[in-house]
Amino acid sequence: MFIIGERINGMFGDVAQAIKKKDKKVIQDLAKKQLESGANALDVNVGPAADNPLEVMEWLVNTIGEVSDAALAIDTTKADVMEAGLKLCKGKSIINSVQGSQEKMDLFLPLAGKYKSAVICLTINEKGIPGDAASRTEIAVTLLTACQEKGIDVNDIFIDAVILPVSATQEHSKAVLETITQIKILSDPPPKTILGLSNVSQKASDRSLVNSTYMSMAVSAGLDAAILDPMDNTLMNTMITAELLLGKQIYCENYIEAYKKS
Ligand code: THG
Repeated sequence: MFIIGERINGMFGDVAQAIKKKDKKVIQDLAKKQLESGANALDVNVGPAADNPLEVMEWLVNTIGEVSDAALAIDTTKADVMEAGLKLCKGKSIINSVQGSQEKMDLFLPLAGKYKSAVICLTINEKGIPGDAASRTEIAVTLLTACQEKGIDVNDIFIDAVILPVSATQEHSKAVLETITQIKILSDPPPKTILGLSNVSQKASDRSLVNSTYMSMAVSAGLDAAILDPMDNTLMNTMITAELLLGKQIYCENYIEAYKKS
């Protein structure tokens, strides 16, 4: 599983405070802790409150760059904020995200070539997020085709079927799993699949349990990558064990320890 740490997001109170006070240590500690816990990349999102998102994105990317050259997923819907972040990445950059409308694809996909970035594509278009798997897959095809026309390597294309809180839209959680299965047979080799896992448990009482259970089901459907909290041990151990049971990790007595060292 390719893991993108979700914690550097202004949606979280500690990060919102750190942005306000320009407190680098909080951000740098979150970067280091997530990477130590197994993250392969870090999501960077200024949050909903920032009134100067471009400057905040630049500050966050530079602040992380002082302690790490890990891959960064620049998480914004604004093209100027996206480019400001991509420009400053020390390591690999990931565009998070592009949506399947012509307007958004025209705005964001040229940046992938310019900055040699990987791309996360959401199965959303001008009409919103479809409730069923077939319509989500149709948007995935539009995005995959547009990415390939731009010459983006299939290994750098992540399709996100967009999981929503089960508390609000219970029917979506099954449709998302079906979409993941369908995306894995769209091309050979297929694009990667990804989810922003924690969305599923918003407003749920035992978030770790909901996240872990859904992770196990998504691994079975063919999930390749996830944006999640790598400091949640239950979640990480569930993911490793689900991969073991599906033959995606080699069995040994201490497979969790072995995974963490690999
Ligand atoms: N797909 C892609 N990118 C994404 C998402 C996605 N980026 C953002 C988000 N979804 C994934 N990241 C988060 C981060 C935080 C939460 C959920 C998803 C979250 N935050 C707490 C809440 O809302 O309850 C904040 C409160 C707190 O704990 O302080 O749940 O789907 N490509």
